[in-house]
Amino acid sequence: MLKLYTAGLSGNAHKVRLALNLMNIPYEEVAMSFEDGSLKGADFLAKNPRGQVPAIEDDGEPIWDSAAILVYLGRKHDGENWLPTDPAEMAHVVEWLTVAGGDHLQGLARCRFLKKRGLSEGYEQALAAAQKSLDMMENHLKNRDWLACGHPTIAEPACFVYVDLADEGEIDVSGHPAVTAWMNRVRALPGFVKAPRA
Ligand SMILES: N[C@@H](CCC(=O)N[C@@H](CS)C(=O)NCC(=O)O)C(=O)O
Repeated sequence: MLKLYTAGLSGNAHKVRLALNLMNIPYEEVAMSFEDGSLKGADFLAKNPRGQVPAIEDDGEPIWDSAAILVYLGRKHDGENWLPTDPAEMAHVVEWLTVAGGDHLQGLARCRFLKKRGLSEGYEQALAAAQKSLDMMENHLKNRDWLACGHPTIAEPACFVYVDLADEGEIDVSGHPAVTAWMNRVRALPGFVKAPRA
């Protein structure tokens, strides 16, 4: 069975957990620790040279980084829906994977990280980045239901998680009605699971 390596309240790992549930793929979760050094041990580094979660192992094949894992799962399971091969559609999905792995990590996820640790240095800068990405999503979603195509793709689990967890970074998304409506559409998808919270 596919193994999903997670740790603590990792939002990046939840992107993969959410995708596995939306795609109805059986998996077992291996809970790693951020504290005991196991993420940087030789065994785990053989699965992910970055020593981070998420990673998966499927049929003995290790894959790391949430975006790469979503690409793998999307293509393997009902690929034309989750990651279409039409050149323009595939490019639109990748656009949103880069938002999830870039803009969201520098803004929304950074704010959450700093607030959870009671740190203030860098918060204002991260908040500005978070607001910018929410404004960009709001503008994009004003006249469409889903981020990349006319149906849900792996862009949805990639981008949903840190927007959903924005409140943990003391960011209120409710001033972005198109984003809020999109979040509710994602929550209504069959198999949807909530992110773990403290
Ligand atoms: N771009 C990576 C980011 C992964 C990442 O930052 N993982 C964090 C948890 S959310 C982690 O494992 N941190 C531990 C470390 O870097 O040592 C992805 O999307 O998978």
